Amino acid sequence: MRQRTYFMIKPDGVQRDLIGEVVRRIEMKGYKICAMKMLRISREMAIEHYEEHMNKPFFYDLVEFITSGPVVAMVLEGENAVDGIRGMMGMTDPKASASGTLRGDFGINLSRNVVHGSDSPASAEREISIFFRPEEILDFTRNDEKWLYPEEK
Ligand code: 3AN
Repeated sequence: MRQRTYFMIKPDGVQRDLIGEVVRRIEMKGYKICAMKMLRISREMAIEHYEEHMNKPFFYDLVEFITSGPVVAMVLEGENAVDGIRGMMGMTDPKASASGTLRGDFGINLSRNVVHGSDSPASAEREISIFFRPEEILDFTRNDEKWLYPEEK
């Protein structure tokens, strides 16, 4: 089933010039970028985004880090997009991530793991609404969709 997910290149990914490489991999896989913008996340947005970690010891650092510089936020669409993007990302800890994944190839440190992707369809819906207004999310057909989804007419 086609799904939408929230995906973000974190401040370390932006500072380390990884935007192009990350976007290249997403495009090559076949996920559609329905919305994309660069922004500096406010403290309020960061706290809302990471609310499930509010009681964790690393919460303060997480908020400091995610607000420390620009991020690139995206809405991605495709078959099985939530789990598919998580698979492309690798594990939370880059040390546990296989080569070939974004965190396995570009991350070293657990607290600087380059990218974020929603972990469930419900999280995706919640996170998309934090970062995007509905009119910023574009509905369009990409030229390659007939090759990616031949069963859809
Ligand atoms: P994921 O990003 O893989 O969904 P979560 O949701 O468990 O992982 O954690 C959110 C973010 O919090 C991670 N991306 C990571 O940057 C940070 N984080 C998770 N666990 C730790 C930890 N034990 N120490 C420091 N930072 C952590």
